[in-house]
Amino acid sequence: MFKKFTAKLKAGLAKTKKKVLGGLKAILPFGRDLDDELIDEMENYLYTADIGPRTVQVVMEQVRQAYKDRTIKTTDECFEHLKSILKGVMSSDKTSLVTPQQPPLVILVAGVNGSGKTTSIAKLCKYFRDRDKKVLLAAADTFRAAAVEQLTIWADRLGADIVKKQQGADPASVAFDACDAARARGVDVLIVDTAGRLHTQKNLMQELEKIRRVIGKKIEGAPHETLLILDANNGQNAIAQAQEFGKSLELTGLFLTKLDGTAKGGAVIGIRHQVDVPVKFIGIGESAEDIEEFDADAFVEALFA
Ligand SMILES: Nc1nc2c(ncn2[C@@H]2O[C@H](COP(=O)(O)OP(=O)(O)OP(=O)(O)O)[C@@H](O)[C@H]2O)c(=O)[nH]1
Ligand SMILES: [Mg+2]
Repeated sequence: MFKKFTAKLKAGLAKTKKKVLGGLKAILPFGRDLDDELIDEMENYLYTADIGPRTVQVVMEQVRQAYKDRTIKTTDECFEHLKSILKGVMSSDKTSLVTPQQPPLVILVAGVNGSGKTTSIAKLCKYFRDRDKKVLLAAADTFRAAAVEQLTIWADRLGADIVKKQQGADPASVAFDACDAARARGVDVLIVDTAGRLHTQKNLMQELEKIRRVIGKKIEGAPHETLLILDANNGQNAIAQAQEFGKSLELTGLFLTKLDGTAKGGAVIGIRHQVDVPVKFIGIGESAEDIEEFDADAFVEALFA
């Protein structure tokens, strides 16, 4: 039995499904005998589906082997087999969030500009509020004028506390105060928002390391989670972002956003296969409830449903 996907996930993946499954079905119509030519066409198509050449090669090696072994003989069998291959290349046993020995669970959020950090924090906040957790948000994006205001609106709406300072304040000092407040108020989860940055901006990457260090000094073992927020529209570039951020920060998870708006969701397969950090959540809309815990089996089933 496979892990069941939600209707929301299926709807969120509609554009990607049209691209990946729609295209494959045109090449491999049901009820046909498989042959080398069809398999070549299948491979060529997968190269256009944002999965990434390295991952496509690995997948196609397995498809060809199964055809050679006569494990798959028809297009129908090929689809079923492809599903299990994809589940295999995407599998990870570390997709759930860490539970600290004692609260608060501290989550540091990072990513490039506009990748969806603040919105994803709102989603995580809702996720924990729905589980009756007390949440504190830290507005450590002190760079952009509207950033604090944006996070404050979410905090009010979702029933969370917020720690903030004036624009231009040292983001590490916001994190510092937030750790104190989290302890004093006995919150379950502290989530730290940060300004967008590129991995090539050395001083900004150092700033992020400083935030991380300060949190670690204040709360033992924290941040327990360092999540990189990646926009799925970036396709293959998201892989490079994960690898580069991973050099400065010890990432514990990826949060892939905007899957609902893109046909490039096939990138999730390549990211999961090529980046040694698990995808923990995906974002499939702009509202706080548009969040799903990532599950490779459910993802593949929703894509092929
Ligand atoms: N469709 C869709 N839009 C999203 C999703 N996540 C975020 N967005 C939108 O992406 C835009 C940027 O989101 P933010 O959360 O402000 O991104 P950010 O990374 O905090 O941006 P900066 O702080 O400026 O670096 C907003 O318009 C969000 O509504 C998603 O899963 N789906
Ligand atoms: Mg933001």
